[in-house]
Amino acid sequence: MELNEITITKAIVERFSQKFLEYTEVDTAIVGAGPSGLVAAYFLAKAGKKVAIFERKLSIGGGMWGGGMMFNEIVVQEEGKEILDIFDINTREYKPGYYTADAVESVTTICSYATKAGAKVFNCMSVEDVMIRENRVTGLVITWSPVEAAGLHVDPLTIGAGNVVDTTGHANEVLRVIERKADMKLNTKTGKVMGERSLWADKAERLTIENTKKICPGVFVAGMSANAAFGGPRMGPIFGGMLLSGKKVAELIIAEDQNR
Ligand code: 48F
Repeated sequence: MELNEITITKAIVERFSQKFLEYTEVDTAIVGAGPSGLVAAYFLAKAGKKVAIFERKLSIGGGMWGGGMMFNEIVVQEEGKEILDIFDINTREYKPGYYTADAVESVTTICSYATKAGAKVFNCMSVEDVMIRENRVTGLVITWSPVEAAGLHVDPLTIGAGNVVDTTGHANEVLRVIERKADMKLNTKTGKVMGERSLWADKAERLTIENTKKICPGVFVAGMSANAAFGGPRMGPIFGGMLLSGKKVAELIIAEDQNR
């Protein structure tokens, strides 16, 4: 059979359009395909939720690809290792309580589990705004990242979501938009994003789990974004907190849906 370029083009456009149309309304929309977002997507999809992840970059993995300073190994503590075990990711004990894993194996495997469970990753798409109805975030406003990067004057599109999860890392991008554009108080001491503090691995890892919660109607926060929102410190290249936070946010959303 001779391959036909036009058929290839039609296959891509048609299949992508079907996929995108199907995911214009989702149970949970996750912003950011870093470790916390990918883990959350897996547990939500596994529980039968319709989940889309919007990721600005072409690549998934956020800050986990690069390990520490581009040495592509990650460190996890005992509880973090238990999450890597769920994904059957190889770990090696370094010293008691410290385990290492290959950063690329970790990212690709978690993403593989998440997508096979049904979560869809829309890469190269940036979330630039939210939709709010009756004092609740009900969706995301998205655009192609190259449009954003080039500063083109093109109107975005909107996705409907039962819940939104801000896993945008240090930048708190969804929360910052809410803060800037909506009369909505965040569930922090100041009612606003408090901003991350200097690096303190032990404290930050504990706080990441504690700070993983619902932050305003329709929006949950997880991963580094949770610590940055509540004024917690950064943790550097230890990733257990990110993985545990992703699992916790999925459990919170599943529990809330059950009680609705
Ligand atoms: O930063 P990131 O990896 O978030 P995380 O899951 O993990 C943090 C760690 O990597 C590390 C750390 C712990 O050791 O402190 O930094 O909390 O991934 C965030 C992802 O969100 C994307 C961004 O490109 C990255 O891949 N992102 C950020 N803002 C947007 C976005 C946006 N507005 N729209 C779409 N994607």
